[in-house]
Amino acid sequence: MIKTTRRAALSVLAGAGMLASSAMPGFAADMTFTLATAGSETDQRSVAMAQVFAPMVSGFADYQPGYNGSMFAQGTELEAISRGNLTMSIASAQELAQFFPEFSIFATGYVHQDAAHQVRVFNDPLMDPFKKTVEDELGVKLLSVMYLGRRHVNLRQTREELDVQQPSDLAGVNLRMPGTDAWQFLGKALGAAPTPMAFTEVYTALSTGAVDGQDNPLPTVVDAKFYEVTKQIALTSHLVDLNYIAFSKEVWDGLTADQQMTVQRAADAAAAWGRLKQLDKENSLADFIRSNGVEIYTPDLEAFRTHVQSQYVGSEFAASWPEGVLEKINALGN
Ligand code: KDO
Repeated sequence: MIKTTRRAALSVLAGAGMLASSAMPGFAADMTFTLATAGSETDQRSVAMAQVFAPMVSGFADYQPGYNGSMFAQGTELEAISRGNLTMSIASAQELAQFFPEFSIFATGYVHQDAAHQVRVFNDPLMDPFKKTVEDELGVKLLSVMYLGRRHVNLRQTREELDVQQPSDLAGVNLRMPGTDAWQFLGKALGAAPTPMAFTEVYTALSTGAVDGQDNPLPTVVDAKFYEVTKQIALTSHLVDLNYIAFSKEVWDGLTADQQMTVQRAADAAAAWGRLKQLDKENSLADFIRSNGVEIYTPDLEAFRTHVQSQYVGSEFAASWPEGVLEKINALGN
């Protein structure tokens, strides 16, 4: 955190256009924005932050990312921001649901329809009370929504060994899901036997057979090389998954109004850039994955949708959703 006097001086300099760019030799940025993610350096969300966000804030802040859970383990980032040990993370709705159960609505199977729907939901006034709660109670600002993609079921078994057409075909399948209640519930709702595990352990678990499979979008299957250790992908599209660019409220409050505007615009620009990249990848990677011996096919989507949705009805998760919000989300769909 910068001291008030220094901040005041900086804001005067910035206003007068006298601040040097960090691209200039000898320039030392006033502060450092750290970002922790379980994703790799080549994950499109990481690339977006490094190539779009970082240069836009470089006039006043250095950017220091920690990939593959190296800075904070997956699932501990929000607490780290809250305690003042981290500036930013690429946070999931499932992680937020650990603190605020109502966030499980954004982590529920077959609720978001596509990337554009996610953006409409995030920018709609329906999100205001959600954002305010996270800000007031956790000290975290949700700046923008990032697109992760359509999650599918990716298994070690060949399709000959296990043909996944409907949820009952997943009975007894040891499916790795990330380690929070909302994720585990989704795994069960799909019909599988979910196992919690950090993302960074999944490749090894798949290669040794410690789990039968995992669920993630196609770009992640390629980025994490899961296609090397699996044999099939059933295109269940059970979750059009998102992440929020989460930012420390304490750091935010120490920024000038101009700096806040720059950070907000940088986050929006990174999210938009990453979304397009991720959509491109999602649409073009199936051939590459198939050429590596992984069968890709579409199961009975109606059977999956009906089953998953029926599991949420009357669940403890649905009980935490504020009245009318699901209807508003649905109304923002296509
Ligand atoms: C995962 O653990 O499967 C997941 O896809 C969950 C997401 O919320 C996100 O954290 C992601 O991992 C990591 O960024 C790695 O891609």
